[in-house]
This record gives sequence, C-alpha cells and structure tokens, in this order.
Amino acid sequence: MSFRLTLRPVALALSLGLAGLAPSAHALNIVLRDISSTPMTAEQLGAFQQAANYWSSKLTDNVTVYIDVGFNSLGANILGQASSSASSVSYSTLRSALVNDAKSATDATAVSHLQTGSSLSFYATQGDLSTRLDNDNTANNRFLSVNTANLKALGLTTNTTANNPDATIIFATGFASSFAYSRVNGQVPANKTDFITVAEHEIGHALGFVSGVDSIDECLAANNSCKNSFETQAWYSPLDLFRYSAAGKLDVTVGGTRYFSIDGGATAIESFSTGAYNGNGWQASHFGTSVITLMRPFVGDGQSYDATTSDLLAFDAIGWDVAAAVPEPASYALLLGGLAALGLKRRRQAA
Ligand SMILES: [Ca+2]
Ligand SMILES: [Ca+2]
Ligand SMILES: [Ca+2]
Repeated sequence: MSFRLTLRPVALALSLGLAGLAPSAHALNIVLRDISSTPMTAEQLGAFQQAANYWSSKLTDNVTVYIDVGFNSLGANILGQASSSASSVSYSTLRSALVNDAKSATDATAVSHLQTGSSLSFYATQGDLSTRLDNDNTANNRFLSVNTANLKALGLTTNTTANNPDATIIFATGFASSFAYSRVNGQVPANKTDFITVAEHEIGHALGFVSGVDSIDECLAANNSCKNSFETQAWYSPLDLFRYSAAGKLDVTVGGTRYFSIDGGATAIESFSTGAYNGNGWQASHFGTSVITLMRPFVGDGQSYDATTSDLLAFDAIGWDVAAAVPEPASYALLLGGLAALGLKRRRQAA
C-alpha cells in the first residue's frame, strides 16, 4: 500500500507590501500549533517537529511560517488534508521579488529565463478542455496565486500570524496507527508509512510546491461556474513559471508530458504530475511518479526519504534560500587543489 499525498489549496485574500529590511543569515522558523480535537501524543508532535526542523536545516530565509497541524476525524477514506493561504500577486511584482532574492546559481539561471514584461504567455487548458496559447494579457496572465509562506521567502509581507496561519495540515485519526512516527537507522517497518516523510512533503506544499493546474483540473472535473473565471483571476503559482513541455514552451495545460526546468525548458530536471482528473491521475502539484522525490505524489510503506536535489532546486527557484550543500570528498579535494594552486601563484608573484 502507498500513502497518497494530497493537497487542497485554499486561496485567501491578504494584504501585500514590500518588507523593509534585508534578511540576515538565519534559518527558516516553522511554528507548529496542534489543533487536534484530542491533543497529539508527544510522539506524533515530535515527528511533526522533526519534519519542521528538517526544513529549517535546509532553508536559510530568516522568516517564520505558521502551520496548524493535527489529527482529526475526516470524511470516509480521507487520509489527510493540507491547505495553504495564498495571495494574488502581479507577475511584475513577483518577478522583481525573484530577481531581488536571487542568490544561488540556480536563481541566476531561473530569473534570466523568466519572461519579461508584465503579462505571461503560456499554453493553457480552456473551459471546454481544449488548449490554446494564452497571451491575451488578461488577469490570469498578469497575476499569480502565491502561498503566503512563499511570499515570505521572497521578502514580501503577509498578514499571517500564529492565529491566522500560513497552512493547515490535518491527518485522519482513523489512519493514525498506519504511521511510524520515528525512524530507526533511517528506516521504518515495512508495513508502516513514514510519518516524517509525509509531514516533510506536506510542509513542502505549504512552502510553495503547488500548481494552479490542479485548480483548473478540479474545476473542470466539477464542471461548475469556476470555468467562467479562467481568464479573470490568478490561477497559476510561482512553481508554474518553471513548468515546460518543450524548450521555450511554458505549459500549464492539464495532462500531457510536463517537466520542471529553470532554463526556459531547454533542460528537464524532473517530470511533473499532470492532474488527478484529466492528467496522469495524480495532482499536478507534484513531481512525476517514476523517480523517488520528496514531492512525488505518494510514499510507499517502509520507505523513508527527505528532499532530493530536484526538490531543493525547485524550492531554490521559487524564492527559498537553500543552505549550501556540504561538498562531497571529491569537491573538497578539488577545492584544496585550487587553493594550493592559488597559493603557489601568489608566491610566484611575490617572488
Ligand atoms: Ca488569458
Ligand atoms: Ca533561491
Ligand atoms: Ca529567499
């Protein structure tokens, strides 16, 4: 059995402004609040905290993200629910924030391939499920839906607080016994789902690993009046700025073959899932299914893992500051070799 990792985004209107001060070098602080009807056990809360601590060890943005967590009774067969607050932001504002926040080589590549101007051009699914190149400068081209935690990573302010959190992650009490809440030598029993992996995944959604393609797909599946607002509001996310189907082809259509790319589609880093209803059967707010990544749409029993390089590249590109990786031994050798050569050159110059 595998644990299906789902996401239910909720958009909230929030005020938005530019933060005044440059962040200093610290770490992401995640504040968890237990909103279970019966308080979580110390073991359960500890596992949630371990997942939060994991992200704090990887992301160095000096911001605080508030997440309500817990176990409650949910509807039949619902394992868990995660939702994030989000705000509509103009593409111009978002692009400026991405440029100003760029620190890594990944960021430099990513921002240099962003479309210029104030209106995006992309391939999009229409209300009748057809596809067209949407470059008509309507609201869906000019505004994006950005998770409040992602806004914080970009130095943009929100009005979230401990009582008005950035996200809510709730699991079903009925499935509580199917989880293992601690890892032993990095592993969990073969018949248990690793709660820490699941919690890290859900926090990843809260931090901005989401796609507006799911909102379109779910609207089409429900066949309701939201189809009439595809052009008139923000639907797509910062992560959708890196969703391609070919070189130069930004593509937020439901279904097909889509991949994560930071160089305008020239290089595919990882495949994306493409929709629970009209796509590959999995929510588009995930990487694909064939490679183990933290943000793939499911975790199998007995499996334990954290973010991969692909996962971290995505968080880096959408505005997070990723802690520098510890160089591998071969890189150390290269670095030391480089320093030795530099020292030699200086001595020669001094001689
Ligand atoms: Ca449009
Ligand atoms: Ca970054
Ligand atoms: Ca940042």
